[in-house]
Amino acid sequence: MKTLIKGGTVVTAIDTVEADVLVDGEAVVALAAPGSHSWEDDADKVIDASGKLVVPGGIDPHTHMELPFGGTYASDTFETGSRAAAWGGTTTMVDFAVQVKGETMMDGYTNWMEKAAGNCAVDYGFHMIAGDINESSLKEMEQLVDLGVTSFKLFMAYPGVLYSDDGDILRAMQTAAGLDAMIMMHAENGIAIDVLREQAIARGETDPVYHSLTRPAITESEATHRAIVLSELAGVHLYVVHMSAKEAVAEIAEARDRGLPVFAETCPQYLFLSVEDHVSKPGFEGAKYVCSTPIRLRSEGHQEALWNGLATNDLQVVSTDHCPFCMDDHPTLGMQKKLGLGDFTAIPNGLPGVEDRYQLMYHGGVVGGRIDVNRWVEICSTAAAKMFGLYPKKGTIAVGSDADIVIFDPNAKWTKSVEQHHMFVDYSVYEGLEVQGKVETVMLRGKVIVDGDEYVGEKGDGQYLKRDTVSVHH
Ligand code: DUC
Ligand code: ZN
Ligand code: ZN
Repeated sequence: MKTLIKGGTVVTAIDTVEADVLVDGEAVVALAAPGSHSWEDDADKVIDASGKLVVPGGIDPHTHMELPFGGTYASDTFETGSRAAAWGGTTTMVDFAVQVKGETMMDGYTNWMEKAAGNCAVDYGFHMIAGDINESSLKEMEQLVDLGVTSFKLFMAYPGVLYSDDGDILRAMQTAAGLDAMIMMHAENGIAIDVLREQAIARGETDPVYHSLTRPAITESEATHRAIVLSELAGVHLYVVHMSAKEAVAEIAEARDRGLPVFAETCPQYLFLSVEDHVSKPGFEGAKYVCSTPIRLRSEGHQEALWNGLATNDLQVVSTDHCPFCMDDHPTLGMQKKLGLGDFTAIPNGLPGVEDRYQLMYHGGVVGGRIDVNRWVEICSTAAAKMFGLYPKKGTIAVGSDADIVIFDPNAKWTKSVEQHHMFVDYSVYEGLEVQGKVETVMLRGKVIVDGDEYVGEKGDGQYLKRDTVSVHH
């Protein structure tokens, strides 16, 4: 099956060129000046991309389909969530398999493989959440790396649940260093935060906004600093997830200036949402925006610092931390966000976004004049591919790369709404936002899976990605 994508503007992390793209089977086989070759004659399918951007499929390296959290589960399954990803132009996601306390990492891997295999609309890989560091789980890390799980996430938050203390963190980092694996860190001082939460509840401060206010920026920057120190001791590559505080970004910048292999991501919710406009909405509305790290005070200047970090490469990646919970009853799981009515500490943490990311970053980043199109592609696709052992199969449009391609209309204007999205959740955190730019066609390894507003793929199109170990040094 040969497909010609003609007349578009091909944008990669480096180049912006007018070019025809020839896809044969699952791969890109040639690029050429528009109309310079008679590829049209023997193509099985021709897609006219005139006036459109032709960009690599998005890579979301941080999703939580069906994550168990706070007595319920994230409302998107691998089937519904990966289809929503496809609609949003994301053709690869890396989800977090979970090793819970008392289980092995292999249990976590097997459980997540069972949930995902045969259900995914896009290609997928796994990181491993190391929830129980001990002698035997440290030994298992090598086995996981051999299976293509080359990154391990640790939590400095959530004491008693996923939390690891500094000793466990250092041991896991030392082991990862010996395997060329990446350590991913949820950097918040969970012990201090738990004290602030208890004190807030004792004062009767039970509304959703207190979720944000009991996780002040300093609890993120302190943990980020400590994670960097421990990674330096261990000599391991460190990737700090979902950064939201400007002081924490400064820690990353300082470490990178010293030449350490330290990397970080942020997510659209931290660039677009604030305590003032969202989390402090009256009644229980603020629960929609409860996630950790938290949405922060606009007045403290975090959004500008995060945008600036993306522009200057202090931050390298934009992921989603997609982890949706319904506001009202979920059809089978029942109460989700409302588990926390009258007690913000019982609100499941997380919000939807896997479908929104690529487009929103175009809108806020490129249309907003903060980054150029190449940087947009880099932070939404290329950088994650390099960071997590998928490049150049994923993350670019080049001869030999997988034909994961998005045709993007840079001029379309539309309004975001729960009515229009496909994520399995009953609200949008961007309800009513007027945006520019729209995903039009999505190809996964040469097969069109989204055509206009229609999903035309099949359940199970997505394949498991066995990822390489770390090779980034920038
Ligand atoms: N943060 C969230 O908001 N949800 C899931 C886990 C996490 O760390
Ligand atoms: Zn986290
Ligand atoms: Zn997460």
